[in-house]
Amino acid sequence: MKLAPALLLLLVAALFVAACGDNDDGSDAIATETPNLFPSQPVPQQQPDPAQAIDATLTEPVDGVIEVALSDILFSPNNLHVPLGDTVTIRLTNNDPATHTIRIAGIDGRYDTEDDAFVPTIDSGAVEELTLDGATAGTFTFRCDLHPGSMGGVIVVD
Ligand SMILES: [Cu+2]
Repeated sequence: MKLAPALLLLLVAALFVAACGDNDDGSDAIATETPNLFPSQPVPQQQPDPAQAIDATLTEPVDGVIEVALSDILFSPNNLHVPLGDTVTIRLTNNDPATHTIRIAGIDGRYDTEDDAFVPTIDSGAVEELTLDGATAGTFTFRCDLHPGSMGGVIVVD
């Protein structure tokens, strides 16, 4: 019987946390240093159509890394596989004279929202990395913010 008050407190604390996590506007989202494609929102929403034709075959990570070239205003490859539960780094090499970016729409299926994973600047000749946590199954669309009409692709998590 001595445990009963402590258990009650734990229950109250759990309910409080659940209520806070229910916030639809996402204002209580936890910021992390590494961009995280998959915050706590569990159901991926409909994604934007990718601007670029998608490769016929999925590209698998090798030792946790997928190499992607940015060449001729295209992502190559652009059909990328993140095994569910794995952490995968997308390594982006910009072979173009132009600057590029990468932005993944995230679970909400919208660009320019707080659940996006992105690299804001990939200079000509630069190599940048974006590390993704494949916590939620789904197909997620990405684009280049500077060439949104021509550069795009998908990340398939399963
Ligand atoms: Cu671009």
